[in-house]
Amino acid sequence: MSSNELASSALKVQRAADALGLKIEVRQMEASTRTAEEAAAACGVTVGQIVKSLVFVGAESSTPYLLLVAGNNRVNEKAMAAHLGEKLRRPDADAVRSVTGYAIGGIPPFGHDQPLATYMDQDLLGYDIVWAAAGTPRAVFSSAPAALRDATKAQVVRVT
Ligand code: 5CA
Repeated sequence: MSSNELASSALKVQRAADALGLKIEVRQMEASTRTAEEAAAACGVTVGQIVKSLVFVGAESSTPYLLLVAGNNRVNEKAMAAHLGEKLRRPDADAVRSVTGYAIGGIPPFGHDQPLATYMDQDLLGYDIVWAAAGTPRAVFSSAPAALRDATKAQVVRVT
């Protein structure tokens, strides 16, 4: 595959960005970007600048919640549960794929098969540029965090 020929899942993310008016360019890396650490190394940035797109499910409502989390942060599930008004559980990999339309390691922050209630880690807004997955474990894009927040209509929260 040539560098300007995107895998179908990466192309789906590029098209979703275009439709949202978010000016990004999906890039396919030579190295794996499957984990936040690998993505940071491949992109030449700190782990905190990598956006993890994590799916949680409300224990009572079964609502899927998408949390955009700085790569160096761990979600405090109790604090998020208090914020959302219900306990959270982590769906398994198959459920994540069916909710988002993408496999773990490539889940993008937008462009999912269904609209997802989205929350953004406030720490991401402390960076000029952040990098997120773009559909596959090698595809990424960079964005100003505020532009990503606006495109995803994310509510900014403290996740830690
Ligand atoms: N491409 C990288 C950087 S953007 C990426 O997607 N990172 S990630 O953190 O958003 O995606 C990996 C995350 O998926 C892990 O942090 C972990 O929380 C979650 N995960 C890994 N395996 C499973 C699994 N079997 N079931 C549910 N969640 C999982």
